[in-house]
Amino acid sequence: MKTSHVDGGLPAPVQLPASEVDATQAAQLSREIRRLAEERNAVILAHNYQVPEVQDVADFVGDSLGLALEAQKTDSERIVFCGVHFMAEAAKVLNPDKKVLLPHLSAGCSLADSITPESLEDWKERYPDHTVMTYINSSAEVKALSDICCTSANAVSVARSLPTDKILITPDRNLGQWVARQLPEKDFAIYDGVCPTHDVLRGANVEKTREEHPEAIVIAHPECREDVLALADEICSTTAMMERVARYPEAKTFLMATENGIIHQLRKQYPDKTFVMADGCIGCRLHCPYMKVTALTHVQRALEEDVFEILVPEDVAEGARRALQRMMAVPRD
Ligand code: CIZ
Repeated sequence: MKTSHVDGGLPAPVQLPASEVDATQAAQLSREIRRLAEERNAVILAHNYQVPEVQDVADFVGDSLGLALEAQKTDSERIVFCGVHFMAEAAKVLNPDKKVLLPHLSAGCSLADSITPESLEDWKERYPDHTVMTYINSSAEVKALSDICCTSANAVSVARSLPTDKILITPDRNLGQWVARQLPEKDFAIYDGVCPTHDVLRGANVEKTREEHPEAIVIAHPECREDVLALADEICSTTAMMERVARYPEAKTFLMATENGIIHQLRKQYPDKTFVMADGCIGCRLHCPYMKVTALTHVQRALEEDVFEILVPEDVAEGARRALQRMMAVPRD
């Protein structure tokens, strides 16, 4: 594995978990999963950050919002959500009559865990005049205590659409600061959570990688720090990344400042382009351990045993649904 990184300030590279099955077994398992999905009347959704073989077995691959919308369109009785817990929860909130299954119960999210109902109440007391805009990476309970939700795909449009000038953005500090820089006319309070996978990257790492790829276009996720975003040609959600590449027909190489799962779809869609992780190392730091716990065997078990069902108490779901539906009513820019 080729590594290229700036010394200091970053943890040692980690190895990608070895796939527990070889290619032949993966193909067999995938066929069995597709058979089970049909038998069980299930749709399989996979986030852009899932391991390649899970992305490949899914009916739809996308970001949390896109997948929740797919979930609303489906006639299937079951939704197998290959992503992390808050995403499956949002799908359940928006689709209360469907059975939503999360194949691996350890698929959590450090950013979502950084905000609790109690800590949000505390911030709301400190900023009583602020409208609360909460990023999708949060629990249903936190969403229920918020006025409106946003995703990385619509955060600026949602903040702009609010009739108030005072907005409390939770829980992602980097995304919040990015939104605030674009709307200087508004007054933002910003919670102090981060996604460790994105926050670990520094501008110096991107510059170092760019020395080897001086012509490369840099595409960054808004969960990255400001010094990384300052180097980016494009800043957007994972799904938008798939489209933004097409804006650069002459470019050969793209440096991706987001979780490494995105590379799989990009390479499928643009086989003639080269995609390099912005830290110069595909299995190093831009790697979410929670997104990568789900393997094909877990998807198979989810379908065979109908596990693990995600349930949200109706009073919580009602509040979370209100915040999500307000977001969905905001027109996209
Ligand atoms: O909304 C999502 O799915 C997240 C958390 C990131 C992205 O941009 O896809």
